[in-house]
Amino acid sequence: MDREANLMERNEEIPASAYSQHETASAGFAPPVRVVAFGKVDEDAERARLVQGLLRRHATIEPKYFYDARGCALYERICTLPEYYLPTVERGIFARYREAILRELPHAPQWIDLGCGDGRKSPDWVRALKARRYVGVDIARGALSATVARAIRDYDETEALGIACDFSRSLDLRAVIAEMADRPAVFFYPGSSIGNFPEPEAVALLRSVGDHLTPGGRLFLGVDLVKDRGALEAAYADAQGVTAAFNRNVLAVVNRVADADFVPDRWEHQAVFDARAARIEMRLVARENQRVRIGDQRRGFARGDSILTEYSHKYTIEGFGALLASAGFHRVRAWTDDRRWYAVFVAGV
Ligand code: AVJ
Repeated sequence: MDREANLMERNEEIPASAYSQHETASAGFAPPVRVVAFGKVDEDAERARLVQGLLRRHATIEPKYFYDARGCALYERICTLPEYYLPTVERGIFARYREAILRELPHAPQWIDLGCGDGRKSPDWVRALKARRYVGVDIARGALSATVARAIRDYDETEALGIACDFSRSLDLRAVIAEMADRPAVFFYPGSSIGNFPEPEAVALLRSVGDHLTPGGRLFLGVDLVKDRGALEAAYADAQGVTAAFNRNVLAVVNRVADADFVPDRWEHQAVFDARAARIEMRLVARENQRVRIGDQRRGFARGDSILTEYSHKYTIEGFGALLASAGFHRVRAWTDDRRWYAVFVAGV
């Protein structure tokens, strides 16, 4: 496993069989589910990056640390909140333009569900396109085998595979896709998750998706659009405080990963729209002066100091189209809702 994972990291030509079965789970009478860990995660290096971010004058925590089991559950609750319009508006666009979108996607593709979470956005598309396989990709390994097991149950005739990897670092699924070289891939990246990345990283991720596409292959993603500040800030600071709990929960994750002693209650949730940078900036603001131990180091935070936990970039349709173009996508179609709050793109290289 390790040797193979290292090969993956170096991007060498490898046979399609060069990643190994890592874990199997059975869903009733369905065939076993393959869940593989992919692209060796250097845990020490990731931890060192996290600590470095925490010790910086303007402390930062990368958003990927939100998603432990509790964080995933809180995010699912966020997606049901009235203020958090993104999933509702996205679903509305999917429903309204379903046929037009389907016409832009290849028949019987390999369906790559990037950041699949619980995988619930995929079934309708997978069935309508008669996808030959479902590939769930997520950093949250825990949820992955359940998602993939469900996928096998939900989509008959479709092979299902789960890949645990941190694609914010690098994405290389070429060996997986080559297993079905005759079937083009659709990379499905809904929910405006692309918004978490600053522009250079977003372009790099989009470009690397493009590098995976064979003729007919497509990127299919959802993007939240710039709108009035009130609606945006409410979406990230809901009345019930679910987003605040989600934000604070990252400190519990950090305590485990970096052996730190943050007290979540000493931090206040903040979500501000920076119109110039066109992004929501989520922070945790110290409610009081405090000292925090991080491994064998210590740092002080004064009341009002903050930790940046997330950017959520908002785009215009034209702006995101330009981003896609700079990432090498040329055939681009977009759909939006009447208020132009959200857009869905299908793009090919
Ligand atoms: C999962 C990145 C799309 O930015 O809207 C939700 C995460 N943060 N509420 C977003 C999130 C706070 C979400 N994404």
